[in-house]
Amino acid sequence: MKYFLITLLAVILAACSGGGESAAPDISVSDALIRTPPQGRDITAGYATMTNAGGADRLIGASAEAAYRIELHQNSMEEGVMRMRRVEAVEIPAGGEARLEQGGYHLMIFGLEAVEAGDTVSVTLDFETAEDETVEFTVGQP
Ligand SMILES: [Cu+2]
Repeated sequence: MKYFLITLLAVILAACSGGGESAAPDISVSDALIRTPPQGRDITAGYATMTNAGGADRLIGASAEAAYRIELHQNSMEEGVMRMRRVEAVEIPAGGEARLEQGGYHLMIFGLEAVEAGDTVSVTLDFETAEDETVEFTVGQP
């Protein structure tokens, strides 16, 4: 019980630091790119940089009319082997940035309609706090 109270106090203190109310996130997305799918495949990855001029937020999902489903994934090296797993969210720090990039977090796009290099695909990014943002992703090689 004592440990619980200390934890609760720490959470309250963390929530109150920085002047009481946390600032609204202010996220802009750049370098939005969908890797050209291999011939005959409809699964590929999406990358982007999310720059946040406001308070902390999280990317919690993505969707596109041109794709059946989009998941958030993370690559990591484990004992020399590149592994990929699904994650619930990507943290976007206050006043910082989060990258969806090769070898790190990325969008995993399933059932993408036929596209070729140079096409654009509208993808809606779903943030926990900020408004959803629809971004034009260019198809190409990272
Ligand atoms: Cu993936």
